[in-house]
Amino acid sequence: MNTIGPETKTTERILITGGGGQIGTDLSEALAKKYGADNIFCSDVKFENTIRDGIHELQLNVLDESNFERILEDNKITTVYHLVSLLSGTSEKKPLLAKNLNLNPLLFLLEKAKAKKIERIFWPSSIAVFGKGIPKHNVSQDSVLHPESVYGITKLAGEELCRHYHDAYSVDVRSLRFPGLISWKAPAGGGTTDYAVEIFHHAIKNQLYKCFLTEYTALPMMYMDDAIEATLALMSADPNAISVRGSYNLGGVSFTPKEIANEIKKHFPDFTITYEPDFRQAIADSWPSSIDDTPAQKDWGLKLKYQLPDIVNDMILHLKKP
Ligand code: AKB
Repeated sequence: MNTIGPETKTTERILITGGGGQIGTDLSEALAKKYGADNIFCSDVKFENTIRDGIHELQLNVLDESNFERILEDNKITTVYHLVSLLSGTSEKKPLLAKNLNLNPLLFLLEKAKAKKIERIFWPSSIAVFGKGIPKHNVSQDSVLHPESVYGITKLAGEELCRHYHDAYSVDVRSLRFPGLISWKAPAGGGTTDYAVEIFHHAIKNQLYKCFLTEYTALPMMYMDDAIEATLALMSADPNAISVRGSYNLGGVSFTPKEIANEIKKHFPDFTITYEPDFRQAIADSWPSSIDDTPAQKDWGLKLKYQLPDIVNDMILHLKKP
């Protein structure tokens, strides 16, 4: 494989892993707009090798390192947005798969970047890195990290790997601790914050939703448009401006199931929510209800556009379209 240095680089050639998932569906479109669809290679285990709206779709199981390597080489990839992850609910049920899937491909990519085969990596961490010993509100960037879920433990290990490869080998890896993400283009899957996406589909279908968290469980959430903006801003920031090489806190907006249900009722007055907490309640209880993201605001200008009423309006507007 050619070493891609600044002298050989004409433009970014971007690989997205997990491109068919909730973040990847929106991010691939945003990256295509910014860098040109022909420079975007969007991979997923469920994809066929094809072209969609000018974007190259590739079939990739990220645990298959030889295919992963071939895709990096053949397409002269410079930047990888490595999104593949088992989320909190599924990780708790399948801990071995979570350990393998959430960490091995990240380490594989960090090694490729160390060997100068790729230039830059984006990797999503999560608010799941927080756990025992945190204050519930406004948790700071440097708070203690004692995650209480298998998922959170893999994310914390991933953050430490990112920091180590940056500090020891100058690898340009950048990361965000995503709160629950709300979007309409693709469903969420296997997470504890998924209720905040599911609730819209149920409200529109039959005005009834059974929530798997209690009505008073406040969690930090973010609209996908804000999450994509934050990702693009971080990835185009001057490397010297980035003071956090583990992963940046992202606060978003905090609300409870009851609060989002009340907002939805403004659009669907007959909407009814019931509560039947399951095993995900314990995971949610270990997470903060709000997060301080001052370092991201100061270092690379994080800005939030969508508050809860904006999120609800936009979700309903798009999901109601025939
Ligand atoms: C999950 O609920 O597992 C994810 C997350 C907060 O990382 N959405």
